[in-house]
Amino acid sequence: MKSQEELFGIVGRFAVDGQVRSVEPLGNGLINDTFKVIMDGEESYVLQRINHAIFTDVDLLQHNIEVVTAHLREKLIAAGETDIDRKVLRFVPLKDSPKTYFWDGGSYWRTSVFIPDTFTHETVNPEYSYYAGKAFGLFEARLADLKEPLGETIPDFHNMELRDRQLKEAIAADPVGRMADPEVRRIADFLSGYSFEMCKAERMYREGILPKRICHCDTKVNNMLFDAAGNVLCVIDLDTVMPSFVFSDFGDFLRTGANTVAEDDPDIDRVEFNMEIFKAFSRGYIESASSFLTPVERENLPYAVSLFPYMQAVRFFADYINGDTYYRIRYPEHNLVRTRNQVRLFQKTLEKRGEMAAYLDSLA
Ligand code: GN1
Ligand code: MG
Repeated sequence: MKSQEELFGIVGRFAVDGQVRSVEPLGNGLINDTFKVIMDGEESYVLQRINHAIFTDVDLLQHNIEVVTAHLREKLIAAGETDIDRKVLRFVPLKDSPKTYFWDGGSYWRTSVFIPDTFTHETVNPEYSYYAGKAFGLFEARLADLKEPLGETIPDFHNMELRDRQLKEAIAADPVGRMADPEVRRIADFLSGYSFEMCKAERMYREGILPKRICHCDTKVNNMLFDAAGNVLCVIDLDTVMPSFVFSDFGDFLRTGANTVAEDDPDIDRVEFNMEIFKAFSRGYIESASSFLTPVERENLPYAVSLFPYMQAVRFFADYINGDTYYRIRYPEHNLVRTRNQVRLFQKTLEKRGEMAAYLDSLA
């Protein structure tokens, strides 16, 4: 861990206003380390250490983010919006270069302007869920005409066939002996039974009937800034913005938003899929995304809702079998607990498929 003085020094490499007063941990992401930087001047900042074991091409990563935020900013201006600095992130360049990241010899760092008087939530009610649906649909709609191609910051990030292969490799290698546990073997069998069905998106893509679009790809509830009235101001955590299926944003939001408990709640009997959250989010999303969604995309939204708990179960489970090398854990069985939770959620979504399809059909 870095000392306060070292963190102050890193902030000082960026073209920030004023002198640093304090640097404190912020948020609870599982990948990067995030800090809030308080200055003696008006603006505060968010400092992040980028996990470059996961985002191996930081230059491409920051390039994507700069292109995306610039495009969103243009769209907001063109739409006559006010308060634009509260609606799109602004990354700060270095003092001596236009680059928006700094390599300190061991880690990559970046700084964005902190947006004050905003809130993040770990759970949503139907009203907030509706706003979230609108916001992510709008995010995709605004990026639909982006001319500059974006690279994949994590290649094949939401490719279910790849995630499936990675799990099979982990099971075959069993590097820390976790396959000896009968429960672990049962989960492996259960997941493998659904793998063909869940890899449907990749097949539709190869058949040429499913497009890729610029998506956010990490639409967890806590990746949005709300104002005090519950309106979504700004979508954050742009590391995974890349070409993907719209299923990513629709499915991953509901994976966290419609689960009645947190993704790592050990009491899986409390895991339910909340249809009110689903309905509100869908209504908002369809309102802003219906202009570009194809019939195939729309028809498969219930599949997307099941795909994401399934994919997340596969990812948490593969990490557990691999000895916890990817996700930050707080105790040794954390990834197994997360897996059980996501498996249960996946089952709950399967039960609700018909109801979801009927509701989506009822939307104009
Ligand atoms: C990671 O860092 P965070 O918490 O925003 C992960 C997501 C997972 C999520 C599970 C780059 O996101 O894909 O859905 O954890 N991000 C990456 O909580 O792998
Ligand atoms: Mg996050």
